[in-house]
Parts: sequence; C-alpha cells; structure tokens
Amino acid sequence: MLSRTDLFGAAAAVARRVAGAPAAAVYGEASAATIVAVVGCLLAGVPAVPIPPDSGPREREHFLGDSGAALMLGSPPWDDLSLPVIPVDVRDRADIAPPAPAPTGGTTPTPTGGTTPTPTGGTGSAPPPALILYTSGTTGAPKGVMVPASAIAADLDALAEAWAWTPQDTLVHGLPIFHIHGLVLGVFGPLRIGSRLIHTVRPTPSAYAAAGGSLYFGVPTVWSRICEDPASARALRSARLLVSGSAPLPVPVIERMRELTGQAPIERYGMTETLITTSGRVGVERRPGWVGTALPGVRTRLVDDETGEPLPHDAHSIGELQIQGPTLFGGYLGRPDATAGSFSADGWFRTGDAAVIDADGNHRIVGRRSTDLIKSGGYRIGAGEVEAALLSHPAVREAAVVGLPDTDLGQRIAAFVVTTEAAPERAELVDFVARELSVHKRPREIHFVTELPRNAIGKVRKSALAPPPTA
Ligand code: MLC
Ligand code: AMP
Repeated sequence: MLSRTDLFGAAAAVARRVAGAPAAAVYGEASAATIVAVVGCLLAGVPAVPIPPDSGPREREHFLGDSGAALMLGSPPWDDLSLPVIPVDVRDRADIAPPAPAPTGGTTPTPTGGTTPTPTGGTGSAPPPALILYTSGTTGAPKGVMVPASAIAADLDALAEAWAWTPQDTLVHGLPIFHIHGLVLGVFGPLRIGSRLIHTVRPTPSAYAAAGGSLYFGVPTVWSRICEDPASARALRSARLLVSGSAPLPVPVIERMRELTGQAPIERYGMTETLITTSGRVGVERRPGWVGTALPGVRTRLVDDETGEPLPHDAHSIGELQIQGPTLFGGYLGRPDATAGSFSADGWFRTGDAAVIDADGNHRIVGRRSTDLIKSGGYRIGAGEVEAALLSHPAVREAAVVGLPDTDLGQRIAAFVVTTEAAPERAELVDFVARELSVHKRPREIHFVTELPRNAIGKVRKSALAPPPTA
C-alpha cells in the first residue's frame, strides 16, 4: 500500500533521476513501481512512454526508437535494450509537496482547455506532452499519441462531475496501466480527485468482488466475465457505480448485470486521441447501447461519409463522429501528415467511429468506418500490423487479418494465411505474433487457405473472409 505522501515522495526521487530527458520509457507492468515512475515523469515534466509488458522485440524497438526515450524506468525482463535502465524503488524519498487533489464539486476546465490542437501536429511552443501512448492505426506501425497534461486535467474534472466521483470513493480496477483507460482514468483519476485506488493486477471477477470498492472500471470483457460468476457479481451490489468503456457493452450483459448487481454500468466513450468525450451521468437513466452526452467543453457532430456535410441529430442518421474540445491530443509524434489527416478541413477530429446522436445529445456508437481496426478485449489492434508480423514469418506468403464477433472479447483476431509448402503449425504462427508484437495482438484463430479473395484491382476482399463452417 502507498499513501499519497509515499507516492509523491518516491515519485520525486524518480523526477530527480529523469529531469531533462527528452522522454522516458516506463516498463508498464501492473505495479506500484510503474505508478511511481509515471508520476515521477509528470513531476519532472518529462513525457512518459509506457511500454506494454507483453510487447515483443519488434514493437519495443519501434516504441523506443520512435519516442526518443533516453532511458527506461522499471525492471523489465528484456536483455535486448540499448538504453539505460533505471530501477524504481517505491521506498525512495525526495522532498516535494504532494500536489493537492483538484477541488471537487464542480468542473473547473483548465486555463489551457478549450483550444483544439492545430491539425499540423507541430508542438510549436506547447509544453511537452505528459504521455506518449502508442496506438494502432489501420495500417503501418502504431503511432505515438501525444497526450497533454491540460487534456488529462480537463477530462478528469469533467468525469468527476459526470460520475459524482469524490475523495470518499474507492476506485477498483485491474486494467493495464499503459493505456488511457487504466492509466489516465484509473490512476491519474484517483490522484487528481483524491480517492483511494485498489488495483487488482488482473481484472478477475473474484478480485473485483473481494476489493469492496465504491466505484469500478472495466472493459466489456470484464463485465461479461463477471456475469459468468454470479457470486462475484452479487458482491458488487454494494458498489455506488460501475463504469464500462473501451468497446461496446452488449445489451445482454447489461441486462444480466442489472439482475446480479442491481445496476447497469454507466457507459462512456473515448479514444486515446480524445480521452473520454461522452458519458452517461449518475442519476440519469441508463440506456443500453448508448454512451451518453458530451462532457462539459466537448463538442460533437456527425458528418456524412459521402458528402462531408453535417447530419441531423435525429437518432437515425448515421455519420462519422467528429470531436472538438479541451481533451484532444497534441498530435501524433513526428507524424504531421497523419495528424493533419485525422482532422477535417475545418478543424474537427475525425474519430473513425460511426454514430447516431439524438435530439437530447445522446450518442450511440454503431460501428467503425474501417474493418481494419479491431477491438479485442478492449485493446485496439490494427489488422495491418498483425498482417505485417505474419508476413515476416518465412513460411507465410500472404496474410489477411479480420476481427470476428466474439462473445467474450467483442472481436477475436482471425488470420487467413497462404503458406509455402512447409506449412507451420497454427500454434507456431500464433506464438510468432505473440512474441514479435505482443501477446494481446496474437490471432486467436488461424485459417490456412490456398488463396485470398481479391477484387479486380487485387485488393483483398475482407468481407469475403469467413471461417469454414464447423462440422
Ligand atoms: C496465451 N498467453 C500467451 C499466449 N497465449 N502468452 C504467450 N504466447 C501465447 N501464444 C497468456 C497470456 O500471456 C496471459 O498470461 C494469459 O495467457 C491470458 O491471455 P489473454 O487471453 O490474452 O488475456 P485475457 O485474460 O483473455 O485478457 C482479457 C482481458 C484483457 C479483458 C483481461 O483483454 C484486458 O486487460 N483488456 C483491457 C484492455 C484495455 O485496457 N483497453 C483500453 C484501451 S484505451 P498471464 O500470465 O498474463 O495471465 C481505450 C479508450 C477508452 O480503449 O475508451 O477507454
Ligand atoms: P483506443 O484507441 O484504444 O483508445 O480505442 C478507441 C476506440 O474504442 C474508439 O474509437 C471506439 O471504436 C472504441 N470505444 C471506446 N469506448 C467505446 C464504447 N463505450 N462503445 C463503443 N466503442 C467504444
């Protein structure tokens, strides 16, 4: 257990070690040391680059090289690192007055909030980002999303109001602390608001049940697994609020949660690039399948794919959801082209999600515009990066990757592969991707095919890919 004073004392010691570095990688295992490391970077004004602990050499090399990290904090098990590794001891102390939690009871947008980053992606005279988080696109290697401290502060203050989150709460979750859900909401949230955090290391039903918190976070896979364990689910009856996000929460799971825990989770919607932008509210009836209204300061609109014209908010018209507001990222690191491409000509961030909005401003996410972004267990995975990894296996000639509907994971990664004559075992290909990229990006099924369906110009027709019927 770490008190607020302990945490900031140990983080101050980290801040002294990293001060002046252009960026610091942090081994992102679920531990107190990781939290101390990231907070130390924040105190030093050094961008923290959390590295997933299950990432393989190909991903690591990209994250470390692309971010310009000068050192790595933590105790990673990897022996291929070419940068200095600085272990973190949570018992270290240096002097620093811990920052007080933000006053609660009202949203106080930060003075820097309210501006939307220019689509150029240039940092200009802007302060360095608090975080650089690597996130998948439809093609190519993951891009470094620069998350400003002002965006984090604005988002957490808005969420505190939406969820009536106060210092009296005890937040419980076991999500990875290298993405915004587990890190920004799940670690910085309690620090800004002043509530306790119990991190269960893994988000298992029994650990959630045993923690006895007032506020719980989970991705839909976590909630559906809790429904499979009714005794653990019933233990959540004493919780004040359950919150779901990162992927669509299936309606049957919501209904089962209501039965077992006495409440439906509040749903909120967001992205690494925008942080959380819409949410249900405490005290407002929850509508299954809807992700609530825009948070204070956030503006949303729907745009027609073909005409580029704004669409009415009539609960029926489906368009791309676009966002402006104080919670937006500061661009993709070193990728002004990609940053510019993610904004409309008139300065709105293009989420790539298809949505409807009703007359009261409630949002429903109905799908993604590209089938090449897969959400599996709440993780965002680009089909292109898994295909590239498979193609680097000597026995793979062609590969196409899709996300298939899955009751546990939302989508599961399926790979359709044309091999050389020396066809490998399926497990070998799965392990190859797990090792090279990361474990959570591994295909859950491999289908060997003799050819991939292609259109007249040779592009793979992914809609024609389906697993063979089981006997
Ligand atoms: C299995 N394992 C292997 C393997 N196959 N290891 C190596 N090679 C292989 N071939 C091991 C894993 O290492 C792991 O071990 C164990 O098997 C289980 O792996 P898994 O099946 O992948 O994990 P699982 O338990 O199914 O994970 C489900 C889950 C996880 C829900 C816990 O998907 C999860 O944590 N999701 C959260 C993602 C998230 O936070 N997304 C937010 C993004 S931000 P071991 O030893 O580790 O158990 C965002 C914005 C927003 O989206 O709106 O929030
Ligand atoms: P990430 O980049 O990992 O932050 O993933 C962001 C994506 O997750 C969004 O673009 C959505 O497709 C999806 N997402 C997040 N929250 C929700 C939600 N509540 N409902 C549906 N999809 C969601």
